[in-house]
Amino acid sequence: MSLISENPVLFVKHTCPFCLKVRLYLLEAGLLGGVTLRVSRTPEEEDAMKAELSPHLAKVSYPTLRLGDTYMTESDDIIAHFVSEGGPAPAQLPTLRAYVDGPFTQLLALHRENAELKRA
Ligand SMILES: N[C@@H](CCC(=O)N[C@@H](CS)C(=O)NCC(=O)O)C(=O)O
Repeated sequence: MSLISENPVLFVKHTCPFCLKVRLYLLEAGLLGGVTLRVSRTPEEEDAMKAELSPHLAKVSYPTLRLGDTYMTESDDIIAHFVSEGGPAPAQLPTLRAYVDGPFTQLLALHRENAELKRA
């Protein structure tokens, strides 16, 4: 695997469900130790992280993975990157699957419902 040589850095917001999905993947896959995790926990830390990422992204979004000079922002693309580097498929990881099929799916449904209510 080239994970270490690329020195991947994962930028996350600690309340972000998409970020938790990637963190769970890395943890359950045993890959977390090869990734530098940058977590923002306060509005001040979020502002600082956004200022750091803004010059590199058309729109700052979390999670973001930095690989050298390359930045990746879709959680599924980030997981697919680690799979392409030899990591396990998400379907093989029961805790990740339980999160994605349960709380994550429910959160997305609530988020969509909330957005529709706001539009109405
Ligand atoms: N499709 C994206 C969605 C990511 C997303 O919506 N992230 C939210 C945080 S949960 C975000 O970055 N919002 C903008 C912000 O917090 O500044 C993914 O799967 O990574």
